[in-house]
Amino acid sequence: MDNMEALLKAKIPCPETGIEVKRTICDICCPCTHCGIDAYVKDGVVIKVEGTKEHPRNKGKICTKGHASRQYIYRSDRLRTPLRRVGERGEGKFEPITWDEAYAEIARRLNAVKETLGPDSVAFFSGYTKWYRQFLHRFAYSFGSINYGSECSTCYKSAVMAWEATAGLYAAGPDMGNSNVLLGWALNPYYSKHLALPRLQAFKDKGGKIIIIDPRKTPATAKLADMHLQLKAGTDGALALGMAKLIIDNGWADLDYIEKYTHGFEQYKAYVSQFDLDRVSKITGLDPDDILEATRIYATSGPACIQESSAPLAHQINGFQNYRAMICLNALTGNFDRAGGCLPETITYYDQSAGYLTYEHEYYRSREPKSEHPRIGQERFPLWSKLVDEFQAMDLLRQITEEKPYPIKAVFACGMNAKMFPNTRRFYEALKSLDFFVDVDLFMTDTAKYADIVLPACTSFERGEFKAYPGGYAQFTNPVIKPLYESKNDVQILSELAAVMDLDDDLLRQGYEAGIAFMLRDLDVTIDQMKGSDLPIKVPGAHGDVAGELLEHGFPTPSGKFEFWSEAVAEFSQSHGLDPLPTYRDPFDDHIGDPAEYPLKLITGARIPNAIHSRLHEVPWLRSLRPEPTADLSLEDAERLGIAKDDWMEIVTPTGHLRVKAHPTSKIQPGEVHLFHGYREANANDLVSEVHLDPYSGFPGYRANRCAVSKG
Ligand SMILES: Nc1nc2c(c(=O)[nH]1)N[C@H]1C(S)=C(S)[C@@H](COP(=O)(O)OP(=O)(O)OC[C@H]3O[C@@H](n4cnc5c(=O)[nH]c(N)nc54)[C@H](O)[C@@H]3O)O[C@H]1N2
Ligand SMILES: Nc1nc2c(c(=O)[nH]1)N[C@H]1C(S)=C(S)[C@@H](COP(=O)(O)OP(=O)(O)OC[C@H]3O[C@@H](n4cnc5c(=O)[nH]c(N)nc54)[C@H](O)[C@@H]3O)O[C@H]1N2
Ligand SMILES: [Mo]
Repeated sequence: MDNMEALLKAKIPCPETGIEVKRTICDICCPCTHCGIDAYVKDGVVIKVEGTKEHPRNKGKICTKGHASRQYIYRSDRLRTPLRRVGERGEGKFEPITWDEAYAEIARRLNAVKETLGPDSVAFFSGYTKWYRQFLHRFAYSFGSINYGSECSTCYKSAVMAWEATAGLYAAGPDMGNSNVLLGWALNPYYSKHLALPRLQAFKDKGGKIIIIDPRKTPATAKLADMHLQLKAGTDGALALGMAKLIIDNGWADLDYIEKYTHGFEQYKAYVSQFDLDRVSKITGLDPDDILEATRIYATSGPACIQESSAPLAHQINGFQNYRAMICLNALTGNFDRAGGCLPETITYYDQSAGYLTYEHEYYRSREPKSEHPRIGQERFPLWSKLVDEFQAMDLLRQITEEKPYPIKAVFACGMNAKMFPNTRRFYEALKSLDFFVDVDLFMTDTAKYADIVLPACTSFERGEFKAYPGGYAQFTNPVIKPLYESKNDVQILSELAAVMDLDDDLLRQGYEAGIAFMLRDLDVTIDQMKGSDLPIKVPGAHGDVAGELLEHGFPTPSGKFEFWSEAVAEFSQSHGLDPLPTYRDPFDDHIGDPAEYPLKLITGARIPNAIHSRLHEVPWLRSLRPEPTADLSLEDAERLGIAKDDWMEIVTPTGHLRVKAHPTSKIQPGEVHLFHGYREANANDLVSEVHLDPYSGFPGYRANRCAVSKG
């Protein structure tokens, strides 16, 4: 091998090889991570990726998903050109068209719906990706529609609602640096958020006690937990209420704090008195001594904080209330807005606790149209609509189908994935019945096959993007390669379409940088400064969350206090039977499935390290780590059902059925089956009912369904 060949083979960046290292971020998963990436680029192609060592967030680390970035960017089904459907909906037959043709047709068809039925009959929707969201939201408003919605209808926002309804806040987080005890509620960052681990490890290393509440044994319960409460899934609210009763009965409550800073304590105290240890033990399946011991440690060795993961708590028909019950423990023990407890967070675009404020909400709210219509889902989920300025997408299927209270005839979506929606088959039927459907995506997805026009978007490597990070950081990336084929970034698409449609909105038409400049207008940092650095820079004046401000100045709630009794929820007590106290309800209370016929509990969605939702199952390196869709079940159930490892098994629910490979494991409790979602050939949401929803948030009960399992 000559020297040059060796240099090329080793991918050494130098003038001789023509390989350059350019920096960007990986946006495959949550905005809270978005790790810094060193992309090795030769001749306009990414040939290798590494984590950026100097990046303040990931400090050189990337996960399995990020390591597979090249196969994600160059997935063989990347969309190449705009497409027009020529076959039946769902068939996948398209013809390439030009951008101009696509824009003209979209403009004509959306305007036709607007003229005949009114602008609200066009719904705008975003899937998981967040970076362009405020632009799509503003586009919907400038078009005249009140109906903008997103994947937030199933993710995180139920937690936001719980904080809003209790403390008037968007979010709060644990002050681990000053804490002695941490309740890790549904916490397994090893699979879902690896960047949270160093902080948790540091907490443990300095002697902090960690109690993890999870129905499964996980790496977190093995490596982090001093104590593991392996409760039955979906019973978290009962546990939290039972802990509250123990705290009150044993004199561990902070009565001075309660007196000064909280609202509704007497009603709450009366309600939790029903949750005696025996009853809670029966509901949760936990040993009463363990519940008492965990409560004693939490309530008497403080300051104590809670780090939860919102998804498993929220993905229940009792999710919002379970969340509230958990949040209330903070105030009961005097640990809210105090050092070492949970502190309010300052949220920066997009959903980052970065320590400085941006005007992302003003960017779109300033354009909100007046309409006589309720948003999609507003009549069914009024608390959602009060607290979240999006439609509740879990009502979209119903409204498209029933046309009540008014028809939805067109959908303009960026990254819509029908496999996110419970009862996906029915959702496809609803998409089929639309007059017009546009989907912008990176790939030819099963959902895009139902669209009339499909537009090709590009990845984070092919565009620039503003990013806020904890610690007061701001970054504006530069593209490291050109957009592949004829793809464009979403905001470019939206601003060009706004011009073609002649929307009366100059700022939107000016595009991404103008919008971001609007949002960052009060910061002492410019887009050019950020673009001049290939690392995040510190925003002058940014500061961490400080304890005590709410206690001093009052809470932004109707009572001005932390509300055990939520006045926001009380508004809907009469009309919708919502309870202002964090009441407990069985996760199967809506009787979907007869327990005799469907004896096992199906929990869909537990994260796996090598996949995110529907997107990475088609990426070969990642697929090779788990080649077949697989469900975990207990050794006891497997034996009883005659199912061995790698046998195929069928999972049946009242909504549907599918086949996956069996993975019997001691990590699962008898009676439970855990299944990852998003597979083309085994879509978990074919098993989940579209009416199995939390009446407070509208979130689906993904994590508690009745099922039967058999070999075959
Ligand atoms: N059964 C079950 N279902 C669940 C869950 C569960 O736990 N169990 N979890 C729920 C949760 S928490 C979430 S967050 C949702 C996520 O559900 P989805 O939002 O459906 O997530 P993805 O499968 O990632 O789909 C996003 C789509 O966006 C496309 N995309 C990616 N980047 C871009 C981009 O830059 N521009 C455009 N236009 N498109 C892009 C992807 O190719 C993909 O088709 O799923 C929910 N569904
Ligand atoms: N690798 C990977 N990472 C991801 C994602 C992904 O798809 N893949 N998705 C991202 C998204 S959108 C989200 S919302 C987050 C979600 O992130 P997480 O919520 O952390 O992910 P999960 O693995 O679903 O749940 C965490 C733990 O909660 C437990 N759990 C399940 N049901 C219950 C319950 O009823 N009560 C309690 N106390 N615990 C329960 C599970 O056993 C699991 O160990 O992950 C993000 N990160
Ligand atoms: Mo999510």
